Amino acid sequence: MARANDEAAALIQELADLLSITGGDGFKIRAYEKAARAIAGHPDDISGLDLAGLRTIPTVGEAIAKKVLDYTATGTIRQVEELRTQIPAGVRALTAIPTLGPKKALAVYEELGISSVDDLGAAIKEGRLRGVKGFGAKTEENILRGIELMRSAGERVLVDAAAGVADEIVATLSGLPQVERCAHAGSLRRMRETIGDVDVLAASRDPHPIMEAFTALPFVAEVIAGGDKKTSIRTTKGLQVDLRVVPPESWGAALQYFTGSQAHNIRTREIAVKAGLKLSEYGLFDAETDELIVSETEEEVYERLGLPWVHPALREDTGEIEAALKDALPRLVTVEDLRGDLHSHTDLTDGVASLEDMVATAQARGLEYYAITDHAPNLVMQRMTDEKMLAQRAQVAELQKSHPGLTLLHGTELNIDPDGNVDWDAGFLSGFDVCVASVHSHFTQDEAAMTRRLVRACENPHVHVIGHPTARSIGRRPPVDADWDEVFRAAARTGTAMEIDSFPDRLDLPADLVRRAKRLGVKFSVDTDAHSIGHHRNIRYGVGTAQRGWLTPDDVINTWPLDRLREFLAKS
Ligand code: DGT
Ligand code: CA
Ligand code: CA
Ligand code: ZN
Repeated sequence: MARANDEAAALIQELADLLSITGGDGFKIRAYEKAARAIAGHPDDISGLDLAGLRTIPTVGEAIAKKVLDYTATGTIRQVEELRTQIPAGVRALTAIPTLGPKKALAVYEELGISSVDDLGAAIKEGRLRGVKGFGAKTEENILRGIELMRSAGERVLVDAAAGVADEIVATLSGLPQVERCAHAGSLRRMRETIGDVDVLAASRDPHPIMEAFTALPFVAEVIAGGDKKTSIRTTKGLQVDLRVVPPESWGAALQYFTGSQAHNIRTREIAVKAGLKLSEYGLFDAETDELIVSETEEEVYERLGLPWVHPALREDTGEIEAALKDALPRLVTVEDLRGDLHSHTDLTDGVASLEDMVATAQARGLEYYAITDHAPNLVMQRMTDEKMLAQRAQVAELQKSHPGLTLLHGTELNIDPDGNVDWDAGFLSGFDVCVASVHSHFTQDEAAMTRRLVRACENPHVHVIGHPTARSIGRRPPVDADWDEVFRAAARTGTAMEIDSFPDRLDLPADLVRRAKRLGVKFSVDTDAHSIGHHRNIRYGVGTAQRGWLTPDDVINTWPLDRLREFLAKS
């Protein structure tokens, strides 16, 4: 995704946040929020667009287009800068708490003079918020949970933010004449859901110019440590990147070492010691002679250790070494294995791209089948009606005629209500090719009620896939409480798939639950839940999560040929 789009979108979103602190017009604030999403999701780089070009982006009118032009000309938006100076930094710090809205942040600042997250936590524990209008026990509990969530996310970033930076660095450095190989390693290569810092590795005999090119990259805000073996920088967004340059004959060993995890490395090092070898960040050595054993690839390293190559997504010391020793590693599912996508939205509901554009993007991905699953009516703000849904179905049928190689499925994303019921009656539901059903409300039900709710949804013959099953939002909303083993047993029994939603802040089901569900016989659907053209690229993160859950192509229903998928969808 173009960086300019993300930055402009972030500024417009900040404008909406700042305006809501100052009590701005609610209609305007929502318009800004919508436009921010549309700009982030726009397929073209907005820095090349003029006023008329910007106005072709859905939901972007004249006023917002002018603000974006302000950004492309100056790198910022004047109104945002002005508002920043009007609102105390303390209040802005408080709005970072995911469960504290801008209005409440302003209230605690004005009533109690609280201007930091620590102060607020202490004030709640001391009971000082009691009596402030709008702050009951439930609100206090929510705020404390929000502070907790924020702390546990720490300084880590979502995987897409790290991947964007890593891709750009690897692409630039790979173009240098001194660089023989270049790749990212660390938790990003293992596809962890959040990333502490980005690790990049290059193979070369001439590190100096590589380090110079690295520190000269446009987004470098600070050089933390510089040297010819290792240089660390911080980006303008605060993310640390470590670059190591190693000689080409050590590439395999170095890549293995810096991919980690540390727990996996401890196991491989033990195996090396038993084989009379020494494995370190400097390479693979003969323990007696200290002679470097050339290991230009990771495969060679694992082979010397008597192991098959282990996929990075498995390297957490959670059984992969034992499986490798028995040559029983799973053949993990890949992006290329996917034949379809069963969850996506258009601008009929909260997507920002048209049906035609979404279908064209699915075609460009090389998919064989593709489901449009706009929101169902019980999510009232989406204003879905039977008529709109049927009109879309007709549109899909029409579009099918010009897309012979891509089977279009007409579906919907249903809402699982607190009792486990979904939108529409059986008659209307049977008109869909595929139904995803998700929890979009009442997230705080207790474990027993939530378990019943999800089990009932699985038992519904019209529900094929449970969408983003834990409903978590990484760093913002905790997963719902449920007896997952019971939910998974119901899914396996009824032939209902669990989704792996590829959104970087969802990655839902999370990998550890994926693995548990697989053991209980559950099948999965790895979907984008795309709301824009750019979101289709998120599929790599969903597949990464599936890989961390040890899934093979057979576990994933949207790798199956259409005939087999249709049998599964019949739920008989
Ligand atoms: P992160 O950055 O917190 O998301 O996680 P990683 O896994 O990328 O950790 P990082 O950046 O500290 O180190 C990258 C890899 O280097 C790590 O996965 C394994 C290896 N490594 C770093 N320090 C050690 C160590 O003290 N012992 C061993 N065995 N390996 C280490
Ligand atoms: Ca790292
Ligand atoms: Ca690191
Ligand atoms: Zn949803």
